[in-house]
Amino acid sequence: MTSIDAPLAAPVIDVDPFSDDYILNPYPHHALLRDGGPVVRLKHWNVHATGRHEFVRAVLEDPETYCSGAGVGISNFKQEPPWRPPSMVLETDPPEHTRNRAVISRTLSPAALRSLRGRFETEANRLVESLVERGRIEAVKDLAEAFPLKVFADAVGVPETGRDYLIAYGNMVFNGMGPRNALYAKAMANAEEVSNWVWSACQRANLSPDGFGMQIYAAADTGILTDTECATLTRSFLSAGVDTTANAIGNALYCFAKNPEQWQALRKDPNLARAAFEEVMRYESPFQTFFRTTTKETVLGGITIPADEKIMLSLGAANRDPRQWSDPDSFNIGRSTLGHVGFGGGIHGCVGQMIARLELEMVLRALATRVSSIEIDGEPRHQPHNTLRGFETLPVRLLP
Ligand code: OVM
Repeated sequence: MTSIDAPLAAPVIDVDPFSDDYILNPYPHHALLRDGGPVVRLKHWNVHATGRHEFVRAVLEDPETYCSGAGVGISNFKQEPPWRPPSMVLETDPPEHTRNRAVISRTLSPAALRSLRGRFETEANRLVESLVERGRIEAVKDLAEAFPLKVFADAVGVPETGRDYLIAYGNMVFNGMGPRNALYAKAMANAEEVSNWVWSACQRANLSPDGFGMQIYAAADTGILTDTECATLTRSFLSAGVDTTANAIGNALYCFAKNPEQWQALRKDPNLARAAFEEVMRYESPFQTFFRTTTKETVLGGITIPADEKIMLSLGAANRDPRQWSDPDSFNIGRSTLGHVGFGGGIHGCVGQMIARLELEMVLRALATRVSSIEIDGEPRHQPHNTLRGFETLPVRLLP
């Protein structure tokens, strides 16, 4: 090709999404990622990447070219065996993906969510009331983790004893999407014990009769799936549904502590809780990055990407791309967040997003009707993590 429009190879840039500096404050790095080009190549890891909203969306919406079956972490399952049997939804492509996702999404119908609303509300009110009484709390343990470990784990129907393993497992799943660095090794330190608990919680015999888990097994009873496949699908709830919402709750508290005028706006109208959560998802996306793999040579944004290449999608960068958002670095619950990619998008778009919304709505409403001010009271620390953005510790004071 000789035209001046001939596709180019991706520019190579010196941004390392798995460095300590990036992980603790990704935003300046996101700018370099976006400004490097529509698609870039990351020098440290030799993978392609995009942080531009337009191209993140384009990749999410073209699963034939950008597949998930080779894993959605940096590791290519065709070259390196995965650390666990792959997810039957996250790490598959159509037609298997379509069939398996339908089994999950049937359990998450609007009627099913309506029936959970009361329980989530009661638990959010109970928990927040007890925390307001205490005043000073460690928001990660006391609220962000405690809430999904109670309401979401109950909804799936897993045993009460040992639920802390779900936090450890989430750490494995999401750090496991990164390279085999120190964070990966630390998350996997107790892998066997943690995986064993989770796998056992996913078995028919250990699930409560009315939860999402047992509803998955209904597919086994009709012959669509085997019991082992049902356990693997149930595992997806436990992989994707705890750490993500826990980090979202922590990030939400931090956003409001740092932007008190936004907190006052929410207090004035608690019906803004849902809109506020979408802005948290845009502004501090818990699930920051994942990957796709090209199934063939392709051109994206005028850049040629060879076949069988990993491409990193920075959801966090796309959600603050100034080409898409005005004043992207301001937290404003009144803005339109339409088109944010905090839940991904396309055929793999978060299947549990309506549960996440329900959880966050209830937590934010319970707080907004009881807490006049959220104040940071100590040194919050972000958790070093290959994939998730959130806090390791978040000491706050809740003023009645
Ligand atoms: C799964 C899974 C794991 C992590 C994340 C996710 C965001 C799904 O095991 O299916 O979706």
